[in-house]
Amino acid sequence: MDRMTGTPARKVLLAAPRGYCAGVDRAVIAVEKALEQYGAPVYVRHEIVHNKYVVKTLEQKGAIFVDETEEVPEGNIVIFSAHGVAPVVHEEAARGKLATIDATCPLVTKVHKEAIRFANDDYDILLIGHEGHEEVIGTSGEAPDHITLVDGPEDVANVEVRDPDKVVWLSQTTLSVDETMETVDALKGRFPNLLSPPSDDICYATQNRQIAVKQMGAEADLVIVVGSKNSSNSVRLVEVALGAGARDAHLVDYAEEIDEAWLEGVSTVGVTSGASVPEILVQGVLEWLAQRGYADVEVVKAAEESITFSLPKELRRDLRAEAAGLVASSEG
Ligand code: 0CH
Ligand code: SF4
Repeated sequence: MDRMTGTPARKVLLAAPRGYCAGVDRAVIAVEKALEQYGAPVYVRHEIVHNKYVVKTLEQKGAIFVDETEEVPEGNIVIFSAHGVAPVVHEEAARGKLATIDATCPLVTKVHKEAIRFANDDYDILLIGHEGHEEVIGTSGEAPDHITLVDGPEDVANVEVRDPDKVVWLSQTTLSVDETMETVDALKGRFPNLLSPPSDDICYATQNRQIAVKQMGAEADLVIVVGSKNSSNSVRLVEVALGAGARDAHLVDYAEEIDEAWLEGVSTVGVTSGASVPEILVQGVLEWLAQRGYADVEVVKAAEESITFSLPKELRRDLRAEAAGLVASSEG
C-alpha cells in the first residue's frame, strides 16, 4: 500500500531467464552474418524464428523470407530456420542448385537424430507436438513411415501402433512440460512398455522460461508475455502463467498492444518473453508500465543460462575462408 495515496503498491515481477535462447541467437546472427558475408538478398525459408519484429528487422537488412524452397531463384543462398527441416527440403535445395545454411537449432537436430535412430531400430515413434508446426513437420519428415503425431492428451485414444511393446515417445522442443507429461502418462496407460527419449526433448530454454513464469504466476494479477502469436513457446508461457494462478495473462508483440483495461485493479504485473523475442521489446513493455505507475521492478530468477552454440558450419567455413583471404566478402 502506498502510504501517501492509499492505493495498493504497484510492482513488476520480471522473469529471468526470458527472451533469446542459444538456438535463436545463433539463427538470427547467422542471417545477419550471411547478409554481411554474401550481400543482400539472402533467402530464408520460413520465418528464421517466430517473431514479427525479428523478421521485419532482417527484411529491412535485405533478407527475403519464403514459404517454399522452390521460391528461391536458382543459384542463390537459402537459410533454413531454427525450427529445422525435413530431408526432402535439402533435396529440393540441391535440385534448385541452392547453397544452403542450416540454422536448425542443435537441440532440434538432436531430436531428428533420435527419430532416425529409433526408426532404424524399427520402433513406432509417437511424436508429441502441435499439428502443422514447422518443427513437427521437419522431425516427422526424417522417418514419416515410423512417426505418428500425438497432439496432446486428448489425441492419445486415437493412436495406433504395430507392436505395443516397441514404441517410443519423442517431442517438439517447445511444449508445455506439464501438458507433455500428461500426454506421456496417458500414452503409458495404453502402452505400459513405452520407451522415453534418452534425454529431454523439451529444451533447457523452454523449461527454464516456464519455471520462471510459474514462480511469478501465483503472485501476479496480470502476466504479460512478449512474443508472437505463432511462437509455440511464447503461447505456452501464457498458459503456464494462468495454470500457476495468475488472474489474467496476455501475449503481445509490442507494448502498444497492451490494453489499459487489463491494468484495472492490478497491483502486480508479471513480465516475461518467449525464446524468440529480443530484449528491446521487453524494455518497451517495462517503460510502458513505468509510465503507468509500475516502475518498481523485481527480478524473479529461476535459472542461470550460459549455453551458446557456434554458427552453422557452412557459414563458419566461409567466414574462415574470408579471414584467410580465400573468398571475397560482399564488399569485394
Ligand atoms: O516456439 P516455436 O517453436 O514456435 O518457435 P520460436 O518462437 O521461433 O522460438 C524458437 C524455437 C525454435 C525451434 O526450437
Ligand atoms: Fe533451441 Fe530450445 Fe531455442 Fe528451440 S527454444 S531454438 S530448441 S534452445
